[in-house]
Amino acid sequence: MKILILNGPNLNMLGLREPEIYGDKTLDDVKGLCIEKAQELGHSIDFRQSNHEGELVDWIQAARGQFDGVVINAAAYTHTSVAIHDALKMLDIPIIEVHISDPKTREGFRHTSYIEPLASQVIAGKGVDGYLQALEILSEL
Ligand code: CA2
Repeated sequence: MKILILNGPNLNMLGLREPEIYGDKTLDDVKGLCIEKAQELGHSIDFRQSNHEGELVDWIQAARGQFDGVVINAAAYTHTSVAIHDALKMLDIPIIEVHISDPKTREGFRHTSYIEPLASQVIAGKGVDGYLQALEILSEL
C-alpha cells in the first residue's frame, strides 16, 4: 500500500513545547517511527506537515488515484475546516483520523471533528503510537 500521512498546523512544534500534552518526540521522530512501521508492514509512506489549510486541501486533492490510504492529524483544522472535510470526501480510499491527545477530554471547542464522519476509524489519546496503530489498521482494511 502507498499511504499518505498528513499533519496539520503547529505539529512541526512537536517535542519542543507542551510535552505534558503531546510527549517529547519530535515530528521527525514520528516520521522515522512511521517509516520503520511501514517497512515492517511492507508499505510505503509519504509523510507531510503544513501550517496552511489550502496546502493540505491541495495535497488531499492530488492524492486521488495516487494513494491507497490516508492517515490524517489535521490538528486544529480538525475542529474548523469544512474545506478539508470536502476534500477528504472526494477520496475513495480509507481515511484514519489520528490525534496524539484525546480532544474529546479537552476544551469544548475540540469536541467537534469535521473529519470523524469520513474516517474509517479515529485513534485519539494514544500518543504518537496512534500513527503506528493507524498504519496497522490500514493494512487490515
Ligand atoms: O492531539 C492532537 O494530535 C491534536 O490534533 C493536536 C492539535 C490540537 O489542536 C487538536 O485539538 C488535537 C494541536 C497541535 C499542536 O501541536 C503542538 C505541539 C507542541 C507544541 C505546541 C503545539
